[in-house]
Amino acid sequence: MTRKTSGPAANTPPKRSAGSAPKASTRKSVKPLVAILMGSASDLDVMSEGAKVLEDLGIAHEVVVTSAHRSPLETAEYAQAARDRGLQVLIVGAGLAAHLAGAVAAHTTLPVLGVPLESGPLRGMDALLATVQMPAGVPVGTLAIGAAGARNAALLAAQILALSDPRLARALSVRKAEMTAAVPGLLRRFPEGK
Ligand code: AIR
Repeated sequence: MTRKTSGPAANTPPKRSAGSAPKASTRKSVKPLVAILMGSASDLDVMSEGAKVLEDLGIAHEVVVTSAHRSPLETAEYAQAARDRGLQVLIVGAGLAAHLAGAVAAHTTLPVLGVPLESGPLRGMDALLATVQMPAGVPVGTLAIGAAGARNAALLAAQILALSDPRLARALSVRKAEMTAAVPGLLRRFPEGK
């Protein structure tokens, strides 16, 4: 498992590997509120879309590669420790037989947002079904396949944090207003001139 922290006061984050103690750093460390987990380093490009949203909003976060199948014990330990470490929302992306979000949700009561990733011949449908079809009692809030899902998971995480953070709520309102203003709003009336 590899882990990388980013946030307002930690732009050049130290890397951590499974089981290692945090490295001493001269930088003031930030406590991540959100984690972005993914099943493989090959998921990083797409999941980075979510990280960019968190960075824009100034939300301290960490990025972790761990696999439900290849590193199951590390995955369970990470999920079990997440709440005590101060994390508040876990975003989890995986492709193929995407069990990572469910495996994480099995070990925590933090909100888990699942992002199915396109990887392999079924183009994300396999990951979508594996992520969304959780049995009752173990919720995973599942977003769209791919980059849109990664971005929306980050926005949803921000909206959850904004329930108790008025600054963040305002930033989200501004962002939404900007999005609306960017819609071209072309209107043609026919016949012309009416
Ligand atoms: N994966 C990794 N462990 C379990 C699963 N389901 C997923 C990764 C990635 C895909 O398998 O999330 O989307 C392919 O991983 P790799 O490492 O072979 O490129």
